[in-house]
Amino acid sequence: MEIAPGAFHLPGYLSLDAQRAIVEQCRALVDGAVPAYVPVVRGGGKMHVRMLCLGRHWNGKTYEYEPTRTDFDNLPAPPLPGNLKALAGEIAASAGMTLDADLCILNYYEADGRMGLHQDKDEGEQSIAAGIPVVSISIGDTARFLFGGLKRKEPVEAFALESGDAFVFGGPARLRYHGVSRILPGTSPPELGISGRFNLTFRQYDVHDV
Ligand SMILES: O=C(O)CCC(=O)C(=O)O
Repeated sequence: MEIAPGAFHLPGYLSLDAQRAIVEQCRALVDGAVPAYVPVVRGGGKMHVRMLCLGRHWNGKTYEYEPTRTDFDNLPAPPLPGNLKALAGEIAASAGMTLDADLCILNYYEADGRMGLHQDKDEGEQSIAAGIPVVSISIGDTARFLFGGLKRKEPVEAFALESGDAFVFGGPARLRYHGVSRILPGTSPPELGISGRFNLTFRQYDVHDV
């Protein structure tokens, strides 16, 4: 479903079994040797998610990517697991785009989790200029997702991202503002046995010849 040029909502992309496996993987990652944490951003505010970056770390103070978490505990970003990288590439392809993801930001939202409107613009200049997409997958509680224009003040559309949905934005939509206004607690499929929401956004920092 193309909701704007270059932006595709793929409802129910992941089967329940696939979601269950990703939940297990995410749980192990966020509570692993390099755990998820609540970033404090440039202005001193705390984010309303627990974040774990895979492949490269996004530094909430500098808004730059780096190999180790110098804004937090200096631990190295864990590698991006091959199965998740492959999944992100498949999802991009189903939207007619190409993504060779080299990083993923894994966010866990509790019932009061949210994320303000922002652009994803800290990946490599060439990657953004080429419109290489961001691929997002959502698992657990439904999110009220906001999707705006290329300027903060442009109108914003709100729609639900449910468990198993994928969302892809690249090409002319790559720099559109987006965010999450709220989580709808208790909407996760009971089979997953989770409360809250995992969101994984896959991105490609480096551009290379195929
Ligand atoms: O949770 C979402 O659906 C959006 C996440 C997001 O905007 C981000 O990680 O940059």
